[in-house]
Amino acid sequence: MLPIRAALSKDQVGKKVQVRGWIYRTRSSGGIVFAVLRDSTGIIQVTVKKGVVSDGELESASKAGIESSVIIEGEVAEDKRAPGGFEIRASSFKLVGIADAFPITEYQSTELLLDLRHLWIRSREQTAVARIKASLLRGAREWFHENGYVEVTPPIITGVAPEDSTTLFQVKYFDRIAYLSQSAQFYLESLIYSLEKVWSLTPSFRAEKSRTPRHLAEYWHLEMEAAWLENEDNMKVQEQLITAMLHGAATECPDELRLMKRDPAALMKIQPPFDRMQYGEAMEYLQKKGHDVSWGSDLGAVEERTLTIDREVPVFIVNYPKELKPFYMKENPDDTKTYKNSDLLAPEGYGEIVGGSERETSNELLLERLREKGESLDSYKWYLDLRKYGSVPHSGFGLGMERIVTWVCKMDHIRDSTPYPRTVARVYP
Ligand code: NSS
Repeated sequence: MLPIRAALSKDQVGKKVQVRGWIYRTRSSGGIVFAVLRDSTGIIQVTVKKGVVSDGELESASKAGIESSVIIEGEVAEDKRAPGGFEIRASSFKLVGIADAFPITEYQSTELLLDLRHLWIRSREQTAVARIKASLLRGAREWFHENGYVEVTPPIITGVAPEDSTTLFQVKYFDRIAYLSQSAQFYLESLIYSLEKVWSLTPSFRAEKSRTPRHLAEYWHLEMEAAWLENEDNMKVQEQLITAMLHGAATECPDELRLMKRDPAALMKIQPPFDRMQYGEAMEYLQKKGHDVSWGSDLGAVEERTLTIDREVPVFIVNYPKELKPFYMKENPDDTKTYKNSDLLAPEGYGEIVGGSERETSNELLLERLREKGESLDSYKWYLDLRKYGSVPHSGFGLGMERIVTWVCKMDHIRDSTPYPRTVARVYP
């Protein structure tokens, strides 16, 4: 008996096979049960006939509802009416785990699907998204490896707030307070003095109180930092990395992408260089499009949507005003009101997927900015030390994995890009 997967191929016709999986749908009619079986590769139709299998097995087949787990043995036959054009004519039907009436039927509210997330992740869409995400991650890991970056493992429990200190999650850390990491950046910065080019994939945490379709309280953060790298080259790294990730997913997951209504060929067309737009130009463009913005306005979801809705390729917005960005960025010598930084916006209205910058190398400037912010200098002493012992020009960025998945999978809401979304309203299941 040949153990096979549901997505079997034509050359198995006539062979005796065994397949294991879960009932995807089922119907009975006069002594025959037509079951469609699902496994991690796809679906296959199975017919179970009275007289061919034992009466007990026929009864098992007729009572095995959706999501029951089964092992079926039989012969593969061509059948034009079956999904995929083949079916297995069962000679044996073994019920492994009978399922209660499955609580998810065709039309369900978003809230119910979130409550039943542990079951909903079995859906075809969720399965496709998980594979696409894995493929994007694999593309990233391979690109970093091929380009001489070392993967490192920064801490998640930390005393620093690289981004917005209002979105920190506190943890009781023995008899002190610590925070869940918002970004591994400062730790990556410390590692470039030995390894020069480093990257990490870690969960990042943001206590975002507003409910938006692009914010999670916990997300997977892909970050990179490199010595001797200026901001323009930092953007080149982003373009190349993202292109490699997209092409990897297009090659590895074309069917999953099509299921999500994303044309893999269109992803293959995305190539560096991506357009660069000055923050100032972005403001002018937005004003022309009727937005009430001026120099110093932040770019939110609405503005980023206008900037990207007619684009098919990501675009960099560069040189933001200092007041909009964190203290660690390098001043832009060509326009000292701004930093040498970039946000990369995904096309089709999706908006920011990466934030990156060259880092300030002057200890004095960093101290001054931290003082202005009223930060406790004690927590940052170690970070400032990095500028005292062989400081070098360096840059890096952070890419939100769920943001890129939401765009690639053409989804409306970031929660569907992760199996167990954590938002202000939800920590179950
Ligand atoms: O705040 S960032 O813009 N930048 C940093 O954290 C830098 N310290 C990274 C670095 O240079 N090493 O966040 C980076 C990206 C951002 O572009 C989004 O794609 C994603 O992280 N991000 C999020 N994704 C999901 N949910 C939330 N709340 C979120 N916040 C940021």
